[in-house]
Amino acid sequence: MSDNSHSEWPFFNPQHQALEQKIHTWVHSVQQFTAVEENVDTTCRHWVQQLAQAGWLHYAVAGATYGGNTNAMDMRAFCLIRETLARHCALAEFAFAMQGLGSGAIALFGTDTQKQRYLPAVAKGESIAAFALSEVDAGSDAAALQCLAQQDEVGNYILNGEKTWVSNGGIADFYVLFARTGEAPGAKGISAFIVDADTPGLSIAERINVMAPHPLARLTLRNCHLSSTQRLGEAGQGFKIAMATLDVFRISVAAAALGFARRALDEALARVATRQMFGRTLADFQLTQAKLADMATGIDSAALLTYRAAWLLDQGKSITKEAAMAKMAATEIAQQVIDAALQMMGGLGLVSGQPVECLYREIRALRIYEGATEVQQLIIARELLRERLLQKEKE
Ligand code: COS
Repeated sequence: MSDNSHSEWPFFNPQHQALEQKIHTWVHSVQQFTAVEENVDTTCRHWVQQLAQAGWLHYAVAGATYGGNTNAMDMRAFCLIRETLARHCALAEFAFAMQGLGSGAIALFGTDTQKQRYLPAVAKGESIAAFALSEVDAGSDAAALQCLAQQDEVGNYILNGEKTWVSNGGIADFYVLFARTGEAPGAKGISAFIVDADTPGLSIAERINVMAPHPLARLTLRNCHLSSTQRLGEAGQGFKIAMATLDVFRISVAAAALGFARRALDEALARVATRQMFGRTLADFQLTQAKLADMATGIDSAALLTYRAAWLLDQGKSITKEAAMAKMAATEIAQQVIDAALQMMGGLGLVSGQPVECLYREIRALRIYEGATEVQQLIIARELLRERLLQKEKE
């Protein structure tokens, strides 16, 4: 296995180091820790149960009184777990990550009653969570969403519209869903809601098959009646709730990319050390060595950005820019590392089900979901310009 010493970096405390050991031991102890892709719904439900029984889902929820491991989210712990799961099984990693993202806005912005109702069940694996922001014509431009939530005469809501690219769509027990409530045009007229999957009028319009399969769906809402108590945060604050939630969980997307990249390097090292070619091993060639050096350096730079962002968040600092940097760098680097590993595998890397072939498919979505690389670039530049303005004002 390639270098695994990053938990000794100063970003981490002894609890994190112990946690990393524990999750490593666990992933190796779990039988059949491989992707079973025939039925992604069954497999994901299975992983939610396994992760809950082993206690890992407590790290996906913030708030010790709501089933969380700690009061505030421990993002370094969340990332270490997500990274380690990604290194071994993409669907286990997906199941873990979605319990966090799907319930994250409730932990951050929910009332005590909402937290009591939803979070402990997520931490125990009794409830599966999902996050529904995107629409067919509102992906990167999230503020363009059109799903409508109209208030009736007593202040409850009636939802109509569609949501798409919803991970866990079809198996989720509830959706944190964003809809237009019209307080103002654009981003200021959106609110967040918790919509139970069995709400009359909510249906799965389509299951979406993607290159690395996981539960994914388009949802339809037709006259879905929601109590005003299901609104999350203030009316009109939904866009900020979505952005703040994504800020937090984008750091962990970087951690997942790291896990995929580390596994690719593991596979590449094992391959080049034994593969005979022209009377030598592949590792004896300087061309191979140069590639390995680039892969390992890329992984460490991505890890530094990822755990810097996680550490800053855990210190209560603003992380919009740092999370975007981590997500962009780690996912782009992981794509390059995995591509290089596949090249070293030769024809074997193309064979369906081989680890590097799976990684090659798995990594691609991470450069798109939770804000494409181009969106991260916009965010980083916007933050830089904003910081410059603030600096100018001080001078
Ligand atoms: N945290 C809190 N508030 C935020 C925020 C953040 N990270 N980012 C923006 N906001 C606030 C802004 O401060 C602004 O409020 P004020 O006018 O009161 O200052 C409001 O939200 C609108 O912000 P902005 O004008 O930047 O919105 P844009 O429509 O220009 O946003 C991007 C552009 C591209 C950054 C945004 O749409 C985005 O992140 N898109 C990607 C969405 C995504 O990740 N989709 C995947 C869904 S999950 S698969």
